[in-house]
Amino acid sequence: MNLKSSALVATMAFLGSFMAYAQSISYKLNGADKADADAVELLKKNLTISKKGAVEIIVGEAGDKAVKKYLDKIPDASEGFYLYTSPKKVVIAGRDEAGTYYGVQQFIQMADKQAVTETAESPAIALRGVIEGFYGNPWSFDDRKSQFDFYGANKMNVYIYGPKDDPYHHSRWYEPYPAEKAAQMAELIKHAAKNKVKFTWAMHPSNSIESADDRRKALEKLKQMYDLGVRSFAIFFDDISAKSVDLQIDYLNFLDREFVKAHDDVEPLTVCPTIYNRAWNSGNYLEKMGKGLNPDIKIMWTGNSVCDMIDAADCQWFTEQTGRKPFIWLNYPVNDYGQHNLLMGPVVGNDPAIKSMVSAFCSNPMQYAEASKVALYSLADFAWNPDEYDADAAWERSMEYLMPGHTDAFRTFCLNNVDVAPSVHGLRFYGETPEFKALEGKYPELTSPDAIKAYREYFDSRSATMPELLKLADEGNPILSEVREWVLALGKQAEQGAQVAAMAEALGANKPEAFIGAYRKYVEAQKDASEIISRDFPGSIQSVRVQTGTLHVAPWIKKNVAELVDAFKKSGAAYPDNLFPKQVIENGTYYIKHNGRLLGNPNAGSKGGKPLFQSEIDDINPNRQEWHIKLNPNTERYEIRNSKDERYLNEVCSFGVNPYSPDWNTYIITVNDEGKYAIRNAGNGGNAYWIVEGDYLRAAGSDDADNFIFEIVPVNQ
Ligand code: LTM
Repeated sequence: MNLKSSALVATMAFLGSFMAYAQSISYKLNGADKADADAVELLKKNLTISKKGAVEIIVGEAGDKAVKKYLDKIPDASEGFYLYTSPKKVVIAGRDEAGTYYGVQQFIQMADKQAVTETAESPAIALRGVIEGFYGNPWSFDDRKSQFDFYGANKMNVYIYGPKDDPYHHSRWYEPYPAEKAAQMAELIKHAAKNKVKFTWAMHPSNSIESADDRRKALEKLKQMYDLGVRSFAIFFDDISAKSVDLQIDYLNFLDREFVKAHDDVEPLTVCPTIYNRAWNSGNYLEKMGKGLNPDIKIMWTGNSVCDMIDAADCQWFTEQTGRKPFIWLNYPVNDYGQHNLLMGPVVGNDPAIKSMVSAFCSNPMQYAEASKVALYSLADFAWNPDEYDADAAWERSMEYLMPGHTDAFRTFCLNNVDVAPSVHGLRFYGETPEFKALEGKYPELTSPDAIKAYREYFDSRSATMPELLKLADEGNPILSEVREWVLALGKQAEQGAQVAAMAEALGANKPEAFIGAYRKYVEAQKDASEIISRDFPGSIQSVRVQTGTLHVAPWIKKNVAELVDAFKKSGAAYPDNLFPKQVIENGTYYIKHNGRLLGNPNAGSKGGKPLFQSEIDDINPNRQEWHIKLNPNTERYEIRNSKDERYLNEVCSFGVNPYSPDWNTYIITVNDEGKYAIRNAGNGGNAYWIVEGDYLRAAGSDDADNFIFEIVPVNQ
C-alpha cells in the first residue's frame, strides 16, 4: 500500500503557528509503553496528553499490540509509517522505531490535526542528510544541536562530521579531542540519536597513511571517537594530491579490517576519494577503488564536477567505474568557494530518477547553519520522495516553516540571495530577483519617466522590508541574526538603486545639483555596503565581505551609474573636480599609436582578421583608425572597439568571431610617468601584455616595465 502523502504535506506548516491550537485539544495515548520512546516524548512535548484525552492516539511499530490491526497498512520498508488522522482517532504505526518517529513528526506538524487523512510513506532514498564538509568556521555546538532537531523533523537520517577547518578532523587528525570538546561530541552523538540521525565521524588523514605509526595513530583516534559513542565512520581524501590509489585502498581496507569489522556495532565505512567528480577523472583511479575496496565500503561522489546537481547518467557512469552506487556528496548550498554570497533559492536540477541509483544523498551546506536550512528543507523533501518533489512549492513551504508570520519579507530576502557570483567553479544560479529581471525586460533603458518611476518603486519597496528583517535579526531570529550582514547589504543596495533612479531623473530634468546630490548619496551607500563584513570576530576562519543581488541588481546598478556619469560629464554641466573617480582613460574615442603609427581596421565590416599598425592616415574612412575605449563598470576593465564597425578586439588581439563577453574581452590599461600606456589581458583571457610584432598586435608580454609602448590619444584633440 502506498497512499500519496501530498494532502498531508500540503497541510504541513511551522510548528509554532499551530502549537496553541494543538494545545487546546487533549489526547490520550494507546501503545506509548511499547512505542519508540523518542516518538512518545515528542508527542508529550508537543500535545496535551491526559488519560481522559478527547482524541485517542494509537502509536507503535510493527509487532506492537497497539497497532496490530493496522499491520497490513504499514509500508514494508524501513523507516516507513502509516498515519491516519480524524477528529476522534489518530493512528501512527511505524515499520520500525524511526518509522514511528517520522509518523509522529508528520502528525505534530499538521496544521489541521482534526482533518480526516490517511497516508502510508517510506523514504525513496535510504540515507539522506548532511555532510558538514565545508571550509570556513565550523558549526558551533548549538548549531549542530539545532540541525539535528531540524533533520529529525524533516526526516533526514545522516550527519557526517567533517568540517575542513576543525584541526581534529583534518590538519591534526591524529590528536584526540580535548576533554571539553570530547564531552560536547558525546552529547551531540546522543542528540543525533534522539532525532534518528546517524552520526558519522570523518577523519581526513591526507597522505599520512603509509607508515605503521600513521596507522597506529588512526586506530587510536577512531577508538577515541568510538568511546565517545560514534558507530559510523568515514575517511576523506578530498582536496589532496594523492600519492597512490593502491596505498589509499590498502589503508582503507586495513581500517575496515582492524577497526570497523573488529566491532560488531560499527556501520560499514564510507570514503571520499581524491577523484570525487567526473571532471577530474583520468586513468583508472576509480576503477581501482571499486575493485580494490572491500565491497561494503561506500564511495562518495559529487557528480559531473565539484559543484553539480545530480542526474541518472552521472550515477550510472560512476557505478560502471566502481561497481557500486555513489554516495552523493552534493556541493549545495555550500558557498565556501563563493563566500560573499548566500545560497537561499529553490533547489533545482536533481533528477528524481537517481532515487534507486544512489547509496545516499547528502548535502554539503554553508558555514551559516541556520540559513542553510532553506536549501536543506527542500533537499530533505527531495530525498524522501523525489517523484513528488516540486522545487518551487518546497521552497515556498520552507519560507512558511522557517519564518512564520514573516514570509513575505523573508521571501524577498531569499530571492536576493540566490546566485553565487563568478567563482572558480563558474556556476551561476539563475532564479535571482525575478521581479527585477522582469522590470529589466520591460524597461531596458533608464530614461523614460515610467522606467525611472518603476525602478524607484522597486527599490523603495525593497527598503521597506528592511526594518522588519532587521528587527527579527536583532530579536535573535536564528536565521536572520546569523546573516544580519546580508540584510544590511540588501538595504544598502536598495539605497543605491533608489539613488540611481534619482540620478536618471535629475539628468533628464537637467538639474545638475540634484544629480550631484543623488550621486553623492549613491557613493556613500556603496561605501557603506563595501564595508559590511560577516563573521568579523577575532579568530574567525573566514570573514566575509558580503554581496547580494549579484545576478541582476548589482550589475544593473553599476552599468547605469557608469552610463549616467558618462552622460552627465558630456552634458557640459559643471561639477567639482574630485567628484568622480579618475579613470586611467575617460570613456571616449581614441587613436592607438605605436612608434608614430596608427592602429587601423582596413577590412572593417569583414569577419575575424586582425587590426594592424599603419603609417598612413586613413583619410577615406578615418574612423577605421579610431577606437572606442570604455570602462566596463562590472569588470572595471576596458573594452576596445573599432569606431567604424564596432567590432571589439579580443584577447588574442584580433577581431574575433565570438560575441563580446566582459569575462574575456576587457583589458587592464595602465599609464606610466611618460604618458605611455600598457594594455594587458585579464579575466578569462590570461594576463599577457600586448606587444607589437611587425605590423600586428600580440598578447605575449610578461614584464610590465617593457610594455608601456602605446600612445592613446583622444580623437578630437
Ligand atoms: O567537495 C568535496 C568532496 N570537497 C571539498 C569541500 O570540502 C568543499 O566544501 C567543496 C566546495 O568548495 N569543494 C571541495 O572540493
